Amino acid sequence: MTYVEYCTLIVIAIFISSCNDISQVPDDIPPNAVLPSEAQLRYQQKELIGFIHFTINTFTDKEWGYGDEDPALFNPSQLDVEQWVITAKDAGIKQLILTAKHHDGFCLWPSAYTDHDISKSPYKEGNGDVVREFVNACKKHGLSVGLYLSPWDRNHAGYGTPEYLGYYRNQIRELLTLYGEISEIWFDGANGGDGFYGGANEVRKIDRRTYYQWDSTFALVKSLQPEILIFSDAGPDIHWIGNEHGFAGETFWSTFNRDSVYIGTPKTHYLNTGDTNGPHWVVGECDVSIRPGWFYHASQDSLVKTPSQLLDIYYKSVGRNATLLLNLPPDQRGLIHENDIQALGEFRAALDRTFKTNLAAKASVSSSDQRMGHPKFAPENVLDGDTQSYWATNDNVRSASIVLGFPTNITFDRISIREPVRFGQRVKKFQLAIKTTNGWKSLYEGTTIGHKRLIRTASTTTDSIRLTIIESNSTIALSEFGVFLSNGE
Ligand code: FUL
Repeated sequence: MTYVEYCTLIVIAIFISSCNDISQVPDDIPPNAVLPSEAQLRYQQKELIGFIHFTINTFTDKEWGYGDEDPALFNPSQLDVEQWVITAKDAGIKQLILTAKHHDGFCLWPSAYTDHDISKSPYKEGNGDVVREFVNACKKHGLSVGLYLSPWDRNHAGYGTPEYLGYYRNQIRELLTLYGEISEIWFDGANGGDGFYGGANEVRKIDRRTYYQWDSTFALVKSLQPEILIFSDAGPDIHWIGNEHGFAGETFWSTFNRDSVYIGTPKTHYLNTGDTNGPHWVVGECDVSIRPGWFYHASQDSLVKTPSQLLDIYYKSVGRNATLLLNLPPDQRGLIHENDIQALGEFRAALDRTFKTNLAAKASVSSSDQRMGHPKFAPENVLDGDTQSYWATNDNVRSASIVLGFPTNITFDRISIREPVRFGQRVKKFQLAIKTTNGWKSLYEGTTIGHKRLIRTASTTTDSIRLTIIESNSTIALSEFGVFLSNGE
């Protein structure tokens, strides 16, 4: 051996030993350029959120009040906000959002800026405050609180002029200073049109892009509650999914370009898929009602979504890297109707049955690549039930496989995969395959994964399942690869 060969060997030996030195914990994978905030991460982990549409419309049997309704119509006979909260909590809902004011302008709290509010209703002889009751009940049962404050107000005489903008902002101030911590504020996109407008009874059009001066309205919101997340078509923190069926796109990126949309934007496809090249992180939220309408109508008591329809929605929202915002509208008693409770309970029970036992816990796991050969990035990390730990590949590896091997055949029909999205969203294309006597057979091909991807397959029996990441925008990282049996639920 020459001296040069000898030195080369020594250098290689030192390099290999440093790679295998597991006593030194390596850094995490390099993060992508576009990342979620801590508050967005916490929000996405909630997965299931409830909407409460309840106001004067509940008593007029309408979806959109005109704005001329007498506040005296608001008179629930058995209002029990805790019943809403307990119903939601039992279904696994982690946050509720209440329509503090819908398009008709009636306020569920006694606002200092209008008489068109609960103080003029017979409820608690004019001393009621449903926002307060709602906030208290949510806090008591450990749910976080969201509020919907409709920008469009068909009651207010000044709607369409700068005067209304001042009024609207005063109401934001009231809601965000008088009721403690609010986790989400919901700005919907329905805007402008005919209405009462203080008796004018006319059509008023506004410029959706400029009228509300959204940038300064958002800044006001954040100055009052720095941790709050703002929902709208354009984010900035959470965006509408582009339909009211509760479905995110099969491909769904949490990356997004806020500047390419505005509140009331017609770009529903963009909202439904997100943007692989988007420079901002904005979580997708899928809103849908458990009934055909957003508000309660007795005529829809037989039209409550079935548990299997709700499950389908869950797989197409939470299972596609978004959150599900499920509306549960209280009736004229002020209670969530028995039919809704039953459907919701069966939906929850089916989910619990399916996801109770992760069959992958029995598997051994191997991968085609492991970052630095270090246990911090071992493929076993996808099985430990801890979403903080993860399997990762070396920096330049953008395609890799991970295989679950079972001691005996298993039967499954649901797969759950997660990326550790605190480092960004990476996977662009993947394939699931099972081992058969004739070798590997493709079972499913997909695109994005993100926070959580749930895949429904036919009932399948095998002793090996392979997940291949075919394309990724950065180092591959996965925090979960779960396998479940739903028995078709
Ligand atoms: C829309 C509204 O027009 C509907 O009434 C409902 O509140 C839905 C959630 O948002 O913009």
